[in-house]
Amino acid sequence: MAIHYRTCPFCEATCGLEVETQGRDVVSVRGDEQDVLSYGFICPKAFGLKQLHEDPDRLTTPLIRRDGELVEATWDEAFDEIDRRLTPLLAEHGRNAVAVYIGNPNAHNLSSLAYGPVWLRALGTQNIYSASTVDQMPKQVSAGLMFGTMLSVPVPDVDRTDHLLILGANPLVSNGSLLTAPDMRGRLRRIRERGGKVVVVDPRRTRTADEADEHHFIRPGTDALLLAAMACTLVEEDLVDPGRLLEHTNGLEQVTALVRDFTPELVADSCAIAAEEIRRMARELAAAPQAAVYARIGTCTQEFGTLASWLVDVLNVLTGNLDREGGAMFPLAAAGQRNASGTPGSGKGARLGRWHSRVRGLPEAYGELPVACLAEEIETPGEGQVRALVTVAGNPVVSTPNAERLEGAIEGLDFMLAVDIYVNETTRHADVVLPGPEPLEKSHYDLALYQLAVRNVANYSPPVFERSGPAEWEVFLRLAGVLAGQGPNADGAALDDLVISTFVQREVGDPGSRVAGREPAELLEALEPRRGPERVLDFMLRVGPYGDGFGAEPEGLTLDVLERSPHGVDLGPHRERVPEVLRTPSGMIELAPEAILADADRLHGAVARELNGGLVLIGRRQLRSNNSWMHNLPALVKGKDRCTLHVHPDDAERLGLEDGGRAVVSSAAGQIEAPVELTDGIMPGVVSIPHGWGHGAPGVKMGVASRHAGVNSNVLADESQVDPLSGNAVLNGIPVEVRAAVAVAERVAAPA
Ligand SMILES: Nc1nc2c(c(=O)[nH]1)N[C@H]1C(S)=C(S)[C@@H](COP(=O)(O)OP(=O)(O)OC[C@H]3O[C@@H](n4cnc5c(=O)[nH]c(N)nc54)[C@H](O)[C@@H]3O)O[C@H]1N2
Ligand SMILES: Nc1nc2c(c(=O)[nH]1)N[C@H]1C(S)=C(S)[C@@H](COP(=O)(O)OP(=O)(O)OC[C@H]3O[C@@H](n4cnc5c(=O)[nH]c(N)nc54)[C@H](O)[C@@H]3O)O[C@H]1N2
Ligand code: SF4
Ligand SMILES: [Mo]
Repeated sequence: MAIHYRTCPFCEATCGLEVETQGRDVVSVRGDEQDVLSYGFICPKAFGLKQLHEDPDRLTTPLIRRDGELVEATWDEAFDEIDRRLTPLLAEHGRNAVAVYIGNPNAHNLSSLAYGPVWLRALGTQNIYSASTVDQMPKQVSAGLMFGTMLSVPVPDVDRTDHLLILGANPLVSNGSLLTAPDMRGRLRRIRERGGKVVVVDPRRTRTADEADEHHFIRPGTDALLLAAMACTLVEEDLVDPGRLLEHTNGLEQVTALVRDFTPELVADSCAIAAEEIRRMARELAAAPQAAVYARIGTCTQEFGTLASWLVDVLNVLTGNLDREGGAMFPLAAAGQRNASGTPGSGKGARLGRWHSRVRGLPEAYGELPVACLAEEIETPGEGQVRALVTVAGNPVVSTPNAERLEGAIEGLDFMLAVDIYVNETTRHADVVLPGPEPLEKSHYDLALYQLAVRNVANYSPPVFERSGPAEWEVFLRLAGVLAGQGPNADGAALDDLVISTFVQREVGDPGSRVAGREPAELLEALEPRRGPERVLDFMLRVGPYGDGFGAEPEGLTLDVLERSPHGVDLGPHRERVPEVLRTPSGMIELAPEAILADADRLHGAVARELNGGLVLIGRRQLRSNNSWMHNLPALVKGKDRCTLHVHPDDAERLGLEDGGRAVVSSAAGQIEAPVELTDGIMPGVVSIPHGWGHGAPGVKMGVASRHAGVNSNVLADESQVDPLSGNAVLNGIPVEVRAAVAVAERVAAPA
């Protein structure tokens, strides 16, 4: 028997787990009560760690397509095949002929975060796509424009606030996003216990709404109007008070001038929230001693994603709550944070629009293009056409808009490589599949998510089990070798040395760094004998804000310290970081970025738009689910069918739908059929289907998931609809028609 403490890799909450093992068996998974952030909290998905370990469908060897079938192969055979197929394709058609799709689990993966950029640089394509453009890209664009880096995302100081306004997020189910904060139920309850208030704005009465003092239904896609009207109220009623932020903020006048037009009376009908309620919400936000506005998926994956994301922080600034204890604050992570490196207080600013997608001309953001463009880039002939695809831990056929079109496009590719743990809806089309190790076979450190944590912490987990195959970082380096033209057997150790040398060189050459001007060889020596992601992490920790600075601060953080701290290290609550945190060229908070102001015209158009009374579709997340990929774990799919269409009883009556019956849902993009579940927890005029389902396709090797297939809601999402500033797909507020399905028996009986 052995006990291992490790961070759960399944969502952004980063809970501490206590995993009991016997040999190579997982005996139990519990919450780690001593974890510095989660104190024993876990959700039902944590147990998935055991079932994932035991899952016979999880891939352990590479697969190569031979005569149409994916068959098992050795690593050498797989890399030979990749080299044989990709190298000539790159030579003939150029770098952009290969597209990449990076899926969500990469954000939780130290190997990917440290070594992903290495093979992407070796590939050198502009066709990089990821789950970010069906997710948080609007927030990254607004944060980048306002504060200077894509992860300069203010996080609500939930543990100290008196007033929390939540829009389009359901952290009691999702366990938080762009907000690393395990046990949100406990944290929300404590706000109320200390006399504070929680307000939720959501077209559904969610579990989070049930824990709140107040819930408002809102018409999907109208959050920017609501937030603008709240800002308008602050201006009209002389409640604007940015406090100490004033001297660090540009553009206050432009913003106040802009929001004046969006009176609560103007937007009330569009939002379906009464003007007087909007005014009260604004007044209460302004009156609270410390308040924060927080918004997530519902406000990002919609037509005004960037405007809504921006207005959230506009409200935080106008009420003086940005960078204030109990307001919305900037975390200071131990490693890898862009807004904590370089010169404090200014920088290059957000890098956006440096190139555009070939077919639709949508702008790049932080080096990637909108995934809503991927299908057309594959289908459209001409110079720069995408002919090959590499997916890493992603399932775009289920997760991205107009799933059927993308799947058809993928079928037409010359070559596809997938790095994944399953043969699923996407990877079944691959020519080569390389298995990733299971979570328990790899180390873990949340480089990305600690940059969004409610409290500054650092926690490292070593692997529990010895690896049965190569580590992911070794796979990425071997791939980099192929892409750099070094063939399938490049010297991985030498490449790894090059990676760390590059990190060290860059850091010692940065005048703002703690190790500026130091001798690279000395730092490299101090990192011995570590290799791979551990060496990179140790380096990042040591040059980071709490680090030992390679001797400068002997008590400071190193990977050694984290290895001696299995429950993590607490680095304290957030502290004020403006102006040091800013990386805008001006060194100011840019409250009125030009690109965003220019988009406000579109918002005026939205007010004027006729409300046609039609139905719109939104999604919803489910506790025992993780996007598209945990449905093969029996504990997470047991019980009744969860992939249902939520319909309000009033709509159901009008449409002739019955609870438990079936409905046909159609949109501009496609049509699906789903079981109906009546609930008054959804606002009239809105229906909801969870995403991530639709598993029954031939060739998918996920036995359990195929028996709980559900339907793919992204068949209905229209890839032509994006938030123009970020290119993010519109996945909420999709116009749909709903009618009762004709039962199979009736269909058969009816004359043709
Ligand atoms: N159990 C579980 N946890 C997860 C995931 C999962 O699949 N399952 N996925 C993870 C991932 S990748 C992410 S990004 C996070 C997301 O985390 P959250 O954003 O908290 O996730 P959702 O539950 O999708 O919450 C979105 C809410 O927005 C509402 N909504 C839809 N349209 C609108 C709108 O126009 N306006 C407003 N105001 N609300 C709207 C929906 O009803 C829903 O309640 O969750 C993560 N955690
Ligand atoms: N309609 C609608 N669509 C949505 C959303 C929505 O709210 N509504 N949400 C969007 C959001 S927020 C997100 S993040 C995306 C997610 O979009 P994706 O990232 O494309 O989808 P996931 O379901 O997270 O797929 C993860 C893939 O990684 C594999 N995998 C899991 N763990 C590992 C590992 O350790 N190593 C390797 N190599 N592979 C692994 C799984 O088998 C699976 O194929 O979906 C988006 N799509
Ligand atoms: S809330 Fe997230 S991190 Fe915590 S146990 Fe559940 S899946 Fe894991
Ligand atoms: Mo996500």
